[in-house]
Amino acid sequence: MMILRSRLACCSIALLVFGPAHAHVSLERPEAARGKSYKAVIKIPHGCEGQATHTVRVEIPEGFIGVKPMPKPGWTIKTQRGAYAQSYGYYHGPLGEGVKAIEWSGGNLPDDYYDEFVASGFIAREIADTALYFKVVQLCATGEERWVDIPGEGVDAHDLKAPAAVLKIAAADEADDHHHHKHAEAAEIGSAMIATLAIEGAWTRATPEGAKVGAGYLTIRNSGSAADALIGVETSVSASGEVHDMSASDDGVMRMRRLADGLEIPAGGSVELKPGGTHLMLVGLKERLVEGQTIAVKLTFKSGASGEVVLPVRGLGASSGDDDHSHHKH
Ligand SMILES: [Cu+2]
Repeated sequence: MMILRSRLACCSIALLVFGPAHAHVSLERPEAARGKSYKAVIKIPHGCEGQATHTVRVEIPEGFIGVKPMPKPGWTIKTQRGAYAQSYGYYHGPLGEGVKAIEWSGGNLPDDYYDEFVASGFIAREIADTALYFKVVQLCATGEERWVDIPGEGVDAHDLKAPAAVLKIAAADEADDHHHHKHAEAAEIGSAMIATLAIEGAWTRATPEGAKVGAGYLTIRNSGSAADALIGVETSVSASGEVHDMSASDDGVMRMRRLADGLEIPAGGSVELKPGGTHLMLVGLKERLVEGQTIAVKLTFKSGASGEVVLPVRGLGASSGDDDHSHHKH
């Protein structure tokens, strides 16, 4: 009996002293570089005084731009958009507005569990700050937790009672700067004109070591008076290229299938290939696709028109939605 009591005393003291310091809302990756994409994984460590969390609100800090939340089963997403304090350089030109706050609601995260809430975006090259603060509010049945404290004049980060999640900003390295300038000057990257077909916003994603497939995304506009179809995809980095579509199979799982007859581009219309939807599939990758590089893709159409478009390789975490090719059945 005596032993049990002293053990309990020991442990509750330990919890009091060390518990709260590890129980703050935090980011899985607490550092990011300017001019790079960043996936913010916000970790919610506990509920409100023992109660389950049903809503998580995250304020997006100025300088984290082009933000998209990742959907979460069982939770409803609402975003609040607005103007940024300034216009920032982004992939295809200046970006002056975007998502400023995200709310995941209608969920149930018991106090005994932790969970992660994810948003991907881009760390603006222009920001001067050395840290960005993500203010997070958790709502429970009757209580709430507000992680909104930010160190300021004379207030040390360690003295904050409920600190906002902090992201330290490192400078982008020189190689990236070089790439960025080249990218900005070379207007032809990501776009091309093939007969009456305008290719816009083309890009591909970096691949993990050993990946056998890569995906390409772009928009095709047909300014001609006849429908055409994309039937051929060729690159020097893959054994072959295909056009794939995504659809739900009988068991409700999204699967991709090859469009054997090609992808029709209606006369005067356009088709968007994007993550989670129709895409170019580079099958049998001969080399790893590395962020910052470019790959040339030759597109061939039913009309006989063909031409090349240069795809910039974006980071592994680029874009959003159900775009992870590792779970596709190939
Ligand atoms: Cu595919």
